[in-house]
Amino acid sequence: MDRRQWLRLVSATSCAATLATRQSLASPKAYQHGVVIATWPFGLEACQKSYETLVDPARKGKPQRLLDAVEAGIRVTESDPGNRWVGIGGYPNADGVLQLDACIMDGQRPRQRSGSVAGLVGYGHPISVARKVMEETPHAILVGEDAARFAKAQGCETAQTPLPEALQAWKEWKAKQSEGKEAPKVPGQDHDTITLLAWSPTHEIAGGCSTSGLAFKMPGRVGDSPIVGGGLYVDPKVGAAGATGTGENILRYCGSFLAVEKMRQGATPEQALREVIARIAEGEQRPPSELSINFLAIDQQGNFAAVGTDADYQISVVIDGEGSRQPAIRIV
Ligand code: SD4
Repeated sequence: MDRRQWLRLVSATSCAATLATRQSLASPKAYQHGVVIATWPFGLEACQKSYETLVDPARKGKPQRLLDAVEAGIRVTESDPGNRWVGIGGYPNADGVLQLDACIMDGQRPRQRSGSVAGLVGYGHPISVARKVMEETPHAILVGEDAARFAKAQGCETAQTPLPEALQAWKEWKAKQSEGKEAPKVPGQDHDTITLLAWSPTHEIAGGCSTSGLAFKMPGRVGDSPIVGGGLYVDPKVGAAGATGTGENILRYCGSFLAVEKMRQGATPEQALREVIARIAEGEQRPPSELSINFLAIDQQGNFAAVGTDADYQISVVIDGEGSRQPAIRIV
């Protein structure tokens, strides 16, 4: 199929998918208490915790409640020993070392703030270290050993990683590699970053993402998740977007930033994400189905959308306390 043909296919498939998904994804209405959305079905527990934190009476009126909500939600996923892509349970890199990436971004007025860590070793909650970077330093990103040194100085809790199951998978992968055989398929999906966006009826938004990146990645490799504008972007005046998937494909196009900029120009979250995926596919000269790029976005009114290229991409949603898992619009 040439490029023209698949671009035609993309728009035909997109239209059909839109009709199907418009019924299930949120349409504009007045949300009373808050909306929290996150990537993947496992994000539901994170969204629930995040929402509870957002509406916690003890935090009412406090400016940091959105950040608290994002951090608390993502920590739920990071704590799950069965999740091989986020936090303590993540697959290690090619050397058998678990290197974690995370970013948090605060869209509360009057200005944007962000904090990130990349290649963090020995800590299970990179989202909390990222928040410390944002709040306790004048910087945006800390990496590697120095990020760990900073985490230690901040009193962040350490973690013994990788966990035995993840290490065993790495050993099997390594053994096949040294025999020159094809690397075994990683069980389950290929990737599963959590990206979570929290919106309050005061039109404030905050977001975060956390990942172990690609399984058995090259040591030192950093994906889109800790890079502002790549795996996450929050603009207090417009909305927010985030991503999961093959970070390199997202990073090269500042995917989340691009989505927010499109919303700034008047696109709905769904239109913005469709356009971002089309732009990336065009730039890569490949059909979307080969890119593994999945997004979610929310605007200032709390309207949201999820659009991606992976068949199994879904998002988790909590609206005014009601949780659900919803299919994303698929672009192929
Ligand atoms: C990365 N985007 O490091 C992350 C991986 C991911 O779902 O999202 N997986 O490239």
